[in-house]
Amino acid sequence: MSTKEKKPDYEQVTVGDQSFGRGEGGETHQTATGEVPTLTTAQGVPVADDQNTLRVGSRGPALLEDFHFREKIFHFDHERIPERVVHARGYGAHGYFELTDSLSDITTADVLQRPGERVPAFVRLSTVAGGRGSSDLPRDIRGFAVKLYTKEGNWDIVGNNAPVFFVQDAIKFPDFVHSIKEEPDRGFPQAQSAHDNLWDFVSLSPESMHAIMWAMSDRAIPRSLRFIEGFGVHTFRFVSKEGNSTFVKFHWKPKAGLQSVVWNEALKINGADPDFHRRDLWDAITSGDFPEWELGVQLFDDEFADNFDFDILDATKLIPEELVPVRRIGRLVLDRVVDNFFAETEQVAFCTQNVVSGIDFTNDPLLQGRNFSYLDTQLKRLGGPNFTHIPVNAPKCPFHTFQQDGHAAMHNPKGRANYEPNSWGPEVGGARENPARGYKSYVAQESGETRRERAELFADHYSQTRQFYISQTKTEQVHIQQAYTFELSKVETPAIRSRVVSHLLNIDKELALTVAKGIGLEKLPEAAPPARPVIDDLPPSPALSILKNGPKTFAGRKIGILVTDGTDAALLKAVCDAAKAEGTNVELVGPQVGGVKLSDGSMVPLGQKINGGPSVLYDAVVLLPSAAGAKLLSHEATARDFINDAYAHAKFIGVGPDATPLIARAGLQPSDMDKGFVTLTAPGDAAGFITTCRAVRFWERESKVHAV
Ligand code: HDE
Repeated sequence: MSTKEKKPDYEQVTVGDQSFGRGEGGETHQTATGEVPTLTTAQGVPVADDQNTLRVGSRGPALLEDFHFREKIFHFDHERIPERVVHARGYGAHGYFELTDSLSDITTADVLQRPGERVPAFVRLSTVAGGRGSSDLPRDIRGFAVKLYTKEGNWDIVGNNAPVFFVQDAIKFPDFVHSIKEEPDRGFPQAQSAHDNLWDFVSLSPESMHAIMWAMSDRAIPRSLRFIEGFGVHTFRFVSKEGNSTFVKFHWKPKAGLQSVVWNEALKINGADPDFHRRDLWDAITSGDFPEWELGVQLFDDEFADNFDFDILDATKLIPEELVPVRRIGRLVLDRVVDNFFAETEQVAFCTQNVVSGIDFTNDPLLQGRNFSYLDTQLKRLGGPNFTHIPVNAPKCPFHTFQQDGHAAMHNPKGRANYEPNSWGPEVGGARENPARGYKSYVAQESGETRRERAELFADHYSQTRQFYISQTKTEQVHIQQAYTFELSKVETPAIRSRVVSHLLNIDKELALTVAKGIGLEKLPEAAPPARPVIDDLPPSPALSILKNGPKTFAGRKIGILVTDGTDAALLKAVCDAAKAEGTNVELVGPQVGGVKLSDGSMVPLGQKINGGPSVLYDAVVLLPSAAGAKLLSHEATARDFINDAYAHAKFIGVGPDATPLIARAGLQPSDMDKGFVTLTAPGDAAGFITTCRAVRFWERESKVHAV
């Protein structure tokens, strides 16, 4: 090796290496706790004292020459970047997409050719309206953004957990978002749709009726991000080798089935654990219970599009799965949490225009606007055009551009040529376009006059909204009625409340009347004049209900077990074993987190102290206090709430031999002990309890717990 080529005698740490700056590699030294890396400045200068600034004497002024102090504070001062203008609160994870069914006859997309082949994926699931520090369970749509690092470039499906959107044209997006965010004069409410501005906007924009109905349904309060569906919303195109186009709508179907919480539970979860969803995702992935979805496609042609009752370019409409079945073609598995939340989840940049060969856009006016917006917002949020150099955003396939410079340019192309065509030859001339392999846009025929106008079929805002409502079970319909009533009860302006009811009259009479009664509306308004006649014979679509698409087992769910000193050890073990066999998680809750002494003298540590582990955090509860423990807890308000809430939220309750006095102290009468209570007297009862829990909730109870 020549002197010129000689490497430095230390390992060079490259930018983009996740260990960079974390002290892996480099110099180490001995401390009281063992051998650790030496702390350095960002320039790599070892730091001797990180506790004191450099000052004159021990009580004198600080010195400007303390470069370590200034660098540290300077960097800290600049830690925050603007949060996303929407979807600010989200949680990301890595995984992979595996194709199970080839679409090679329909699209040239490389990732959809060879069954069994996997590509890396990054997914970010989010709420829409709240800020970065808001809680996980507001009533809100969830974002479902997927980045697939395919061999032919990155493909992003930037979807939501509802298949329809609030506005039809991107020009209305800022108005919609302004109206749902905190009101500008007062700066509240945060992450809430229950306020005047939102309901004012939507009641003046009938096109939002369908998406609002989704937001008032239990879809907007999911139990876990693992239990939501994702939708690409817009109609996209697949383009084949021959250049033929097939329309496509994308769906993500959760393997664990759909499940939501009830509204009163959501309110309490936000207080008990604002990070409920992100913790759930983290726990599931780190325990090896990998969240999984199937990728489904609804495929249809021009003929279907022309004969459909609605315009396939209208993002406020869906295509019922019963009309065009969802073909399952692959699976998405999340198997790795991020190394660093900021580097990955915060800096990931999704964009609807990130498509690959074989996938193209349609003229959906919302999609076209989004194609502009995402790149634009990321320029501001990530501080320059080089955010594709951030590892989570960079393609994992080879890529060659002549783009250069700009803020934080990490990999400017080497060599003399930074333009093409050039005559420098293959060695130094860089990459060239490739007509055989490169992205080709679909050859669409477009003509028409320039107008600010929407197509005629966009004008029916009620028919599919009604279809959604009548597709729900009775329990779900009642939840929707209660949601409208709750939200409108927070609206201060009576005229806005009444205007909302005027739309509901076009959707479902009973819904409108129940809400009107619920908010104490004195005079029923006239129905809002529909822009197009309502088609009221659209058939119900069972695919739209959560309860008709729930889990088949209790796997991935969580049981809270109330224990005290003296809890029956054999019974506790039986419940835990039965839960484990089902794939259900358990958490012990009791008087002190350090642990309780069971009937056999053994000590078990607890997951939660009773005041930090309310029953809203669990899918079902088991009450296993000893007789003395039940007496102690009967004087503890949070223990009584534990039972009362589990009852009110229609949960299954396992009742141990000594729990009855505690249940009585919680205010429940023997006549309240319905089939949702399962007696656990002997270890043999545990398996039956878990089987019962597969129904998830004992919904029949709900009508007994709400009177107004
Ligand atoms: Fe977005 N949306 N959006 N959106 N959206 C953003 O991009 C926008 C829409 C969605 O986890 C922003 O990087 C416009 C529909 C998700 O990082 C911004 C319109 C759907 C995420 C933006 C829509 C979505 C965003 C803000 C109307 C479902 C989070 C930060 C035309 C199909 C992605 C950012 C993540 C984020 C614009 C409507 C989904 C401002 C203009 C419809 C999942 O660019």
